[in-house]
Amino acid sequence: MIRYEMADAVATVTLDRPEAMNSLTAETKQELLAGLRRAAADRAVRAVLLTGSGRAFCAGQDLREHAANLEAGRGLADTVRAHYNPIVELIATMAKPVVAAVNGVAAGAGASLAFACDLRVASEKAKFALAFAGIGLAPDTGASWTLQRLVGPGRAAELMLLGEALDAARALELGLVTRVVPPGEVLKTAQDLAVRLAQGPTLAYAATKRALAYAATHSLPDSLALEAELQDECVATRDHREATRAFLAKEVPAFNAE
Ligand code: T3D
Repeated sequence: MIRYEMADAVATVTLDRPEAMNSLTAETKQELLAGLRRAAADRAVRAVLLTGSGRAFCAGQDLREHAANLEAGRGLADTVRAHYNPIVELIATMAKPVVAAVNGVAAGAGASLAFACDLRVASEKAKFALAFAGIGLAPDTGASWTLQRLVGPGRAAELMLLGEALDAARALELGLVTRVVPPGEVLKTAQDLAVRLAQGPTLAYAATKRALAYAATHSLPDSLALEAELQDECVATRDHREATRAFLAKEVPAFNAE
């Protein structure tokens, strides 16, 4: 269901059910969570790339499995708490950057997964569909938290209530994606970006993710206090000392996540 590959300090996690548009069964979600946990825990991994195989990024919950659960009286079968929530929390909080290569349609929880990543590179053919309301559900997999931070509360409400698909050009206009590239270039562009991040100041990136997430829900004085704490941590790193030395020596710094 999931492919896990490692090269150049980047772990690439690929949703691999192209015949079902990489929609998410319980088993797929368990494997995805395990892959992400592996990437988060491995110190040799300094950036993560999330993508899909075939023509879709991810069509969200596998609705065939969901229909079977409804039929059997199992409802959601606890998948929101057991799978979606820990997946999104891990993407958002892992101490390294996560890049989504959105190779095709991202619908429902598939769109939410892309929104939870730190950066999104989209194919010109990609589409984002907040498909939840279309099947009588509310947003999950963190979309209520991430989408309004990316596009503002007004746009988020519009996208979620109307459920109309956004093409890649509109997603770029709204600031929902970082870059839009031709379909044949999406993986390479996202890989290059992930490799660039993997060669960067991993500890400072981790602190940046913490600062952004914290400041989104805290006051200015509290956010300033955390910035001071995180800067104390960053200034004590070898990476910071080396980068400062390299700047003054007009050299390119080498960051080693230490
Ligand atoms: O347990 C819970 O449900 C709670 C959690 C919910 C989180 C969610 O993600 S809710 C939202 C679930 N996803 C959707 O509602 C999206 C459903 N899919 C679509 O709207 C469209 O398929 C797409 C916009 C993704 C793509 O459209 P298009 O025209 O490119 O392709 P298509 O012809 O609709 O689909 C191609 C095949 O993929 C088709 O199968 P077939 O007829 O060739 O055998 C279709 O049934 C299948 N497929 C697409 N999405 C799903 C799916 N199969 C299972 N689950 C899907 N989500």
